[in-house]
Amino acid sequence: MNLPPGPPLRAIGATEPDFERDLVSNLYFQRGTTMESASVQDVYQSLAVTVRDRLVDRRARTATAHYAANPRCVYYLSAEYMLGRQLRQNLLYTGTEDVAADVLKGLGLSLDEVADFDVEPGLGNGGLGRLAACLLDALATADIPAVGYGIRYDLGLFRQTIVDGAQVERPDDWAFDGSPWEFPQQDDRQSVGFYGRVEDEDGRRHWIPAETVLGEPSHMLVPGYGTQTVNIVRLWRARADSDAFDLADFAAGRSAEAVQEVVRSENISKVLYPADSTEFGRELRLKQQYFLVSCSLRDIVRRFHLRNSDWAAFTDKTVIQLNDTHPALAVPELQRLLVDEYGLDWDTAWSITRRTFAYTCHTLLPEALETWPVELFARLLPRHLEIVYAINQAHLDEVEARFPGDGELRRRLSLIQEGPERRVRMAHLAVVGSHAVNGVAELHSRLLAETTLADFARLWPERFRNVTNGVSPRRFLRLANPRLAALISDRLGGDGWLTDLEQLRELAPLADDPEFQQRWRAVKRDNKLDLAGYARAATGIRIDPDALCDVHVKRFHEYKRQLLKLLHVVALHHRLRADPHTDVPRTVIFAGKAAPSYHAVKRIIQLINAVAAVVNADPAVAGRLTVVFLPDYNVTRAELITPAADLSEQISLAGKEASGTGNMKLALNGAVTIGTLDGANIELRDRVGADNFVLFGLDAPRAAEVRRGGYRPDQLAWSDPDLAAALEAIRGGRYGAGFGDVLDAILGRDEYLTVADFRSYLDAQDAAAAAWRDPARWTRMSILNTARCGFFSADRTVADYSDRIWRVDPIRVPPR
Ligand code: 26Q
Repeated sequence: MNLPPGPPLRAIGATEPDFERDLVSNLYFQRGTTMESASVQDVYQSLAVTVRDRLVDRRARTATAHYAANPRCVYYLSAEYMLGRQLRQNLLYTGTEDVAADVLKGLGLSLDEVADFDVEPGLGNGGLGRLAACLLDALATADIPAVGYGIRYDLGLFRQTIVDGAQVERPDDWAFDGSPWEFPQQDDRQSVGFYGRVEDEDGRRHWIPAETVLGEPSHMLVPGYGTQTVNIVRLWRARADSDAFDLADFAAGRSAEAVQEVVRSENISKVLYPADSTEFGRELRLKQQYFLVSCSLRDIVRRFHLRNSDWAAFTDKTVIQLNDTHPALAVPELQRLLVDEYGLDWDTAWSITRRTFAYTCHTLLPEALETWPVELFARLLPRHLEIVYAINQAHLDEVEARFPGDGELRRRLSLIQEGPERRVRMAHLAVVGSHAVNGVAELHSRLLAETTLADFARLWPERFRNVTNGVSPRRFLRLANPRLAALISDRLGGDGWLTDLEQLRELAPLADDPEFQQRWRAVKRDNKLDLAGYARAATGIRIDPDALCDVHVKRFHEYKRQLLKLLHVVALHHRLRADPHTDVPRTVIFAGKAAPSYHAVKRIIQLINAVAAVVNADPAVAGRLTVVFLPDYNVTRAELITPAADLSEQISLAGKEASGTGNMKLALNGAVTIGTLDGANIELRDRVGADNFVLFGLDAPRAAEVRRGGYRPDQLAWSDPDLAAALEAIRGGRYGAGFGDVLDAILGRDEYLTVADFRSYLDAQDAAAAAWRDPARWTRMSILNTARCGFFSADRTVADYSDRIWRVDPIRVPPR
């Protein structure tokens, strides 16, 4: 907001001579080289800077416009962002794609080979991190003033390699070759305290931390599509104070001790925790969370004070969205800043705090709700624990006043979980400290209010709402699938659909048009050829572009039931050997990472690779069934797989997947979903129509019922001939010895009802195959999926957040 107006140093036209001149100039001044001797890496870096400069100019004008308007602003706090590669996006958003391609061609290079040097910052685990990126994209596209706050991890989510069929993790040093999209902001550093003690100072509590660390922000630019707005994401990096280096130790030859404090400080932003649930109790993780919260809140307050002086205006100018509970420490931190540092009285401060925050919950699994040991909390953040206790006292007093004498209710609603080890419940803290709480799909929001957060929903029903997730049509259709985007723009007579995705409905009347169908299939086939080329290079496996491309791609989790899909593959293998026409030619693609400590699903990855090896080498099923595990699933890989998919596997046990967003990306690209009534699948099916969605399995109430009654998965399993054959083949060593443990999980407790849903799933797969056998029918289903899923645009999601929670207005940024 404090960038000066005025002309930039260089012209910023996008004509070919301008672009080429800037590229040559950047090669010379930034890389110290010339066209003749530049490497492709040099060209990539210079091209990135050339595009970036065009965004910088828009950013300057955005900051000026926001400063002048002093608007209400959305601050999105998230421990994760999966932004994906930036080059192609920024070329598209600045309208310089064609110019850049032409200029590079003149140099004998293709844009594809240069763009391949772009590295994705993998600063997230999965859905929650990618959602944050899609929302920032849509916020900028809607001209809404917004800042995303996060952590600049040196190492992103591990790179996954497969060694002897097993997942092996390698560090993701994403900025190793330099990251041209980042702008370090040394002048906006914040100081963050940890540990220490709390003292009374003339009647006020005062925290004296024992350790301080600097937070240094780095910007990445977040342009809107079809607009001048460029918002920012501010990622904090931990830095030691410059006198943290111990020269005395160093002089005495103790070089490791000399850097000890530097290392300890900078470790805070060293690495993203590679778990997407239940990794609680790690001190460094809690430090990361407080580091993010403390830096961001000070920055938000600093920005507020640029134009405002009265705290009474704070809630008019500020809404802070908590992306799950990872930043929930912001609740006691804001209260602490207001009371201890700015001297507001408790009640005034609490009213501001509560009106400032809104909380998005992304899970239903009780075991995935974050809690921290009180002992650790007290040591790391002694003043915050006092504040949590004070908040809890007032909260439980309110509960007592409204439901007198209900001690059991007070126990359930408390911010503190009692027991042998007392723990702070972060979801309770987030609910109590927010004016709005939302789930991420209709079913999820309903179940949240009926089960996981039912007591709170009874206490404050008005706080609970739903905002169904969405995805960026720019990234997941236009950039990921340029062929389909071109076909759509051709038929719709323009690309207005890119910011108004409901326009895709105009494709529906073409669903049975033979000529359009044929072009639609040709696009899919070309996309499959691209995927086949990549798969061949990465795994050596050949993919037939005419086979049904069946994809199960997402994080590995038992509830997502990769094992159910694998049992289907094994059953198919068995059946195909008896009758080669029992199924259509099919390629099954698995991709996804497992948390390094999640042994059970790492075993499933091993079994997938073992099955793939046998199936792909079996001449009896050659040309009928191919199984591929594509390593290192990330945003870039999703952009390659999604456009090629025919069948989208969304087979989580009903009631477990909060929303899912891969389901939306795949449907948007014309994949037909085979899925359960879980998460956003339900809304997807309602929209695309039951005829264009392959449904199977128990619904959430029935699943709960089965779990309650005397469920005996072992008996059920052996009574189904296909399942029994599959289990016998695995247990008998058909795919390698020693995979019995994988089966024990479903024959014992079968927590995720894999056995209970197997028959229904197999029948649904046969129904899908029958539809595939009729290309006109399948293509119609595919077209209607794309045509009818405009609702799942992140632009609609942002509009819903704006209406239901944020109450923000756009600020137009004038063109130059
Ligand atoms: C928390 C504390 C300690 C260590 C790790 C974590 C942690 C990290 C990441 C917990 C959860 C996550 C990520 C969760 C996630 O990605 N959830 C998904 O969010 C999507 C967007 O709303 C939904 O579509 C998915 O259904 C949901 O699983």
